[in-house]
Amino acid sequence: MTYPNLTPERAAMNELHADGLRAGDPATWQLTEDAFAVGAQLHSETVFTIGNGQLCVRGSFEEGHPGDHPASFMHGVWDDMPVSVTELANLPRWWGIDLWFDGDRFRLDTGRLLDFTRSLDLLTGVLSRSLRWEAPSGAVVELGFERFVDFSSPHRAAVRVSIATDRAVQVRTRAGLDAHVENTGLLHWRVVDQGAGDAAAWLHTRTRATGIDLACACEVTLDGVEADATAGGTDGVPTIEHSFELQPRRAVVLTKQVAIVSGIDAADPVAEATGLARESAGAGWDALRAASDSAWLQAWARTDVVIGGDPEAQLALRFSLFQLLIAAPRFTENASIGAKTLSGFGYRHHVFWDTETFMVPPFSYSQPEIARNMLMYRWHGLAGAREKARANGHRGAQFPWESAGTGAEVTPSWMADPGDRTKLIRVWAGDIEIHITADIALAVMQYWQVTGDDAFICGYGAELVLDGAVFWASAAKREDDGSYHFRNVVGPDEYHDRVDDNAYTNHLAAWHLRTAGIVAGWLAGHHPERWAQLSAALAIDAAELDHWETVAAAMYLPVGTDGLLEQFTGYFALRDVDVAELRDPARTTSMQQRYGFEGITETQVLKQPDVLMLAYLLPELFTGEALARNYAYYDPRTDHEHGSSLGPAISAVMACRAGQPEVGYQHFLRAARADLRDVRHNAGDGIHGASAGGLWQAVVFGFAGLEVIADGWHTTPMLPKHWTRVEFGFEHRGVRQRVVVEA
Ligand code: IFM
Repeated sequence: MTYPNLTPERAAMNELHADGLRAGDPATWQLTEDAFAVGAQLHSETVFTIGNGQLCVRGSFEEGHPGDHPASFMHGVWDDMPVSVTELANLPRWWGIDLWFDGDRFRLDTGRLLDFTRSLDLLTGVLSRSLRWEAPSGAVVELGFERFVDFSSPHRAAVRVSIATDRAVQVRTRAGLDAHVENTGLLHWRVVDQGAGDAAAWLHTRTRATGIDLACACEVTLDGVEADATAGGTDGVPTIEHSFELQPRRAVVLTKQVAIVSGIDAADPVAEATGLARESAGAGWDALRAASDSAWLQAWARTDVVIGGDPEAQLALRFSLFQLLIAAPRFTENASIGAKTLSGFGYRHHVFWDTETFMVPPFSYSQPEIARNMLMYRWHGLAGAREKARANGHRGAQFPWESAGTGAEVTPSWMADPGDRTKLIRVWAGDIEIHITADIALAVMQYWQVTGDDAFICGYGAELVLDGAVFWASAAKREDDGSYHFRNVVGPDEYHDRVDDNAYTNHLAAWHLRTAGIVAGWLAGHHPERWAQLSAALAIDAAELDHWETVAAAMYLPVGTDGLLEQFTGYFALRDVDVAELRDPARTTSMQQRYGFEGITETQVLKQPDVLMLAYLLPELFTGEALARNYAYYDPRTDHEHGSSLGPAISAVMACRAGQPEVGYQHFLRAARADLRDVRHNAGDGIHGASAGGLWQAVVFGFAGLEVIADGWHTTPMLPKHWTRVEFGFEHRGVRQRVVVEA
């Protein structure tokens, strides 16, 4: 396992900075809701997700609620289902606590809710809920729930509830583990074994198709009252129950210390989980909190970005970083962050280009060891990428559009039409959205540029870049015009699929081939043995290197008048957008929903930046004038409000580069609100991880204008008018840098 590797000096510096973190407006560290709205419960479950980079749990109530989507996921615990569904298995419900008061079961759909607050402390990852509830019997109960996932180690979590009432009440509590959980209708677990005693319960389950063992264990303590515990439960549900009479205004606290260990991490997960839970119970809540809080402070000291003069922006950015920190693989290099993180069922936890293009960069700059883990996930997936290339008749490594446990392509070929779920729509991305191979190479090169981690490049990164180049060179076809073309592809703008010569794809392919030539030269010069071994393994000889240059030089690169790039062949001939319709503030659906999947392809409306995405990632391709020209053309044609959640943050950066920070701020707000305000009405499926990573990029690369150059870094700030300050740290070649931009 790879653990975060803090040197003593770095830890000392972080401790110092941690004190400063508490300063400022405490509200910008708290996500709070003061009422429970049934209609918003799935959204709330998502945004109140907590975790530790290995294990996440949605903010679902301990006691459950009708219509909820309770879920907890752990990196690596993939399972397959017939018709090629691969997803992380929802873990047995380990955070549940059921309560009865004079026989009335506590749940918010019964009785009367008198008071409710749910709050997530982003600084420590503790989720709290306090409420007053009038039971059907008339007794008024005060409950205070708290839970956290230990940020200092991969397998522990804890939940507790304090209970007080206004009158003498007979209380029954039940805390246990429950294997009868589902992934929106799919069942992934077989029960292997279970056990329960007076204070502890454990459950051993196994995924149905992949055969991954998982052990959950809990230790339960009750403080403030004498009560006998009873072990019990049913098949797959070991429990510990307490019954007692609670006197008025005498609080009792039920604490559940949990450990979850998979067979990937331990030879005997049951022994490991039961041992860890026992150890946690021995150490106690406060000790576990102290360890977890300290790990959080260290992470925040390296990650936090301070925005002065805009509490909404500050909270949104911290929330986004929190969501990335809890999902990013801190304890393993065999996992990465899925498009919807570990906070919901959306996209079945599959890893897209979202990860390398949007989520890896914040880590490359702030916590490079985590970025490295995410890039290593791709290296471990090389066999799947090579198989995909081979199946398509190519050489090299063609990375899958969607990736899960093995690195094989897992994009579904069909999906239900959201407008009419009796119909199926063909999904082309897995077949022809090929740009992801270059996106991964870009992330590797960016990581290398900022970290200077030659060892990673030599051992792993070069292989990712080089074998990707082998793929591009073998897939590019020279046509009668003497140029190499990529026909029938999908670029970032997925409103237009099956297009020819997408500018983004072709330019990135050419960039990838040239970059691979440079990497090959570096490897041959600095690590000749590794070059000899890798070039032999990947069949890269002098002719192959020449071929890369030839393909890059003769790549068909569409250039329009005045530097205006045509997004793909034929784009300019499409019907232009109806600006009034596109910018209509009353519109609540995407332009694709309005025009239909085929209809939208006949217009110039973009789902997300495509040419501008290219300009964002490879700015050296654009002169200032060309950038202004492309920005002026493509930005107004983009469905910023209801298109892809990936778009707004990048549009914010591009607006800054076009000298329009106030427009950039409007785009920034769209990204900031994507999940907090559920603008696309699908946050219940999980956090939009790319938007979260993009938000950091909007602030750091856009408003602060940070640029790492060959011999250092500089900033070209462009703050929105009302921002007073942006301050953040990043690591440049192992040395911590502090950037302060003041208005
Ligand atoms: O990868 C994205 C794509 O760019 C737009 N559709 C959603 C995918 C997953 O977030």
